[in-house]
Amino acid sequence: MPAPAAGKGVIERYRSLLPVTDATPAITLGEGGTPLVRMPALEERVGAAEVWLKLEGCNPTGSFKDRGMVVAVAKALEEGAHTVVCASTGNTSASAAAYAARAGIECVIIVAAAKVALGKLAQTRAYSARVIDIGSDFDTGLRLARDLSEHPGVTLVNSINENRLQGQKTAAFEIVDELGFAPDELFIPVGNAGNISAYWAGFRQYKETGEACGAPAMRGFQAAGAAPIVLDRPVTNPRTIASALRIGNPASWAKAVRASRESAGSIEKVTDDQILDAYRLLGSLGVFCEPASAASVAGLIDRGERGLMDAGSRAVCIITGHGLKDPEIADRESVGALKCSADPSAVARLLGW
Ligand code: AN7
Repeated sequence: MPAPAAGKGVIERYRSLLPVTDATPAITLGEGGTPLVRMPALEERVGAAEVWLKLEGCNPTGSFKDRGMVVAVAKALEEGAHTVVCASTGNTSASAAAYAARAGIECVIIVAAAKVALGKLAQTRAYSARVIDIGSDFDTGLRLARDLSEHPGVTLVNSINENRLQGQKTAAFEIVDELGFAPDELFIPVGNAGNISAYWAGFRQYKETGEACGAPAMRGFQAAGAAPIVLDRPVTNPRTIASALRIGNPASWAKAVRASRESAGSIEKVTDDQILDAYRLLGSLGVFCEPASAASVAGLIDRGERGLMDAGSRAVCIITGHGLKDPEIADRESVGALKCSADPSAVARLLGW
């Protein structure tokens, strides 16, 4: 069991399970310790014993990326880096920018700006990163970021940086620590495929060290228009409403396939309509996430509708990013304001009271 130090940051909380030493600066912005919330409405909808949501949008920059970024930036500092670089569909860039700012080093971000949700780009700029817009797509950006990281003192902080996955695995530890057992199934969106790989590493490590007696079936969900792993071939022009998942050639492809095989899980696809249905349903239940995050719940509902949920199953869905990341989708997918004069009886009439 870790030190009961929620709010202290993942390096301090899980130090003995991470690749850090006394020489690693224990930087933090308070990442980790995110809420795990039980959802009776979803249990009823899919016919499972327990459904929990892990609200990773409650991390300091609004996504799960912070858990890995804090470790990657701390290790970069330890190694004497002056700059971190990454390509991003948005959340990695916001997180890299924040932790570089915290650590006092430079951050260079490669994006296809037109394809990044508004909140993520604004946030990245607010943290004072230098943003380079290559205008094409994520996969091209990642190749460029890899090249740039060949410069001395420059560290790549995409999830091919193993320290990222090491930090992200702490979310699996938290789930087991809080529930007191490993869930039966874990539902998670898949883009560059780092997070599913990290969770699997975390669950496996807890099983090996005896902190948990089992590990969940890992169920990853790609957007149907950006589903290279499901199709078993790269997708040259990935399309989906979930901009975070617009990745045609995931860096951690092989690791994700291994996670799904070793855990007797699956990697499946959900359509944009299913993603948006789950997105609106979650909003109506008090959980506002970005579209990519709703893919996990869309997957849960899909399996429920196909009769694949076991009545005894205890499931956890990862809600990877906050709804405010993508205000344009939120605006489009919700009911607009009702226009009325500031007259109590007129408002009451409009409300049908
Ligand atoms: C909200 O920020 O790839 O399968 O560059 O932002 O580990 O890539 C983001 C991915 C899920 C997919 N949910 O996770 C990036 C980026 C949200 C995300 C994913 C992302 P991975």
